[in-house]
Amino acid sequence: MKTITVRVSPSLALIKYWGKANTEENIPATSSLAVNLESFYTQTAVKFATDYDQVAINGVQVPIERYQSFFHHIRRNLATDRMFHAESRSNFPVAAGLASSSSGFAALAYGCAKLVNGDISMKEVSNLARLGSASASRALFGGFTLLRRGARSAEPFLGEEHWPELRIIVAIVRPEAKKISSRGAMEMARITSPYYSSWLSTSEKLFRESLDACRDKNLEKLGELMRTSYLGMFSTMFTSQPPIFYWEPESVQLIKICEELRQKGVAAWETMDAGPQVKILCVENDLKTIQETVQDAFPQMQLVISRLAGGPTL
Ligand code: 2P0
Repeated sequence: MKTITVRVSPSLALIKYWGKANTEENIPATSSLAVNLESFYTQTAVKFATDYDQVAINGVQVPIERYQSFFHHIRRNLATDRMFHAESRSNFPVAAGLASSSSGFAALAYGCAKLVNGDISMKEVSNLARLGSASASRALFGGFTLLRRGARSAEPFLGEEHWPELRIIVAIVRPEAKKISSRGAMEMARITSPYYSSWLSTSEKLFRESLDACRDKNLEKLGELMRTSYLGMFSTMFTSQPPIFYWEPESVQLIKICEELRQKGVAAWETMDAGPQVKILCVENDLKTIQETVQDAFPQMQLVISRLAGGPTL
């Protein structure tokens, strides 16, 4: 039986998507700018199933509820009544704030789409991936990618070769799966945080300015915008009812380490997602200093160094 195998790297947002303009159709309420991380990937093999949809992640069959609406949309958009069988493996912790749903749904959507229609455009695949997870729509393009507020598909912005010396250090603070999903947390923030409307009204300016910072390869400017974006996103969580805390003590210490490094002239700019892990953007020349400083503070902590990834591979 025909099987399509896809490998996709996860999409790390520098300027965050956080909140939905339309919950039913999973349309983002803020524009995001992201990079794909080369050192991480999800590989998914998709084939037609004989009886019902099945998804296995790292060898474990998962409850199909989270996928039902996704498969429903996939069948409608691809004009098929076939069921799908998918087996997915990631080389990094899943559901831990390392964007596994971005690479997971991107690989799944691409695999299903290619199985049904070999000629489908990446724009349409990105639209399908968004139905699973909005960040997944970005993961289908390499380098720097954009998902604009209100959009159904992401778009490529700058190729991975644009800023060849850029690196991302991923500090794995806790590899365990999180207790509250990103989806749940952003909905909670949208519904209950009094700061959510300020988050929406301030994030577009950050997004616009970040495009110039990337074009100009201005790490200081981009870093400041990233910092405002992730702290703005977390402020909606801290002010949710009940509040949501993904941070661990080491996360805060890592934020302070980055700040101290910057005061010494080392450009280490951190960001965080819906989890305790800290991702540090820097250039290749500063990698060693940053790595040594973090490892001095946390000798046991796993650090993964990544370049920007290209697009998915079949
Ligand atoms: C992002 N995150 O832009 C933001 C920043 C986490 C923090 O997109 O509800 O799994 O499936 O569209 O994409 C993670 O949330 O959420 C996410 P859904 P998703 O990368």
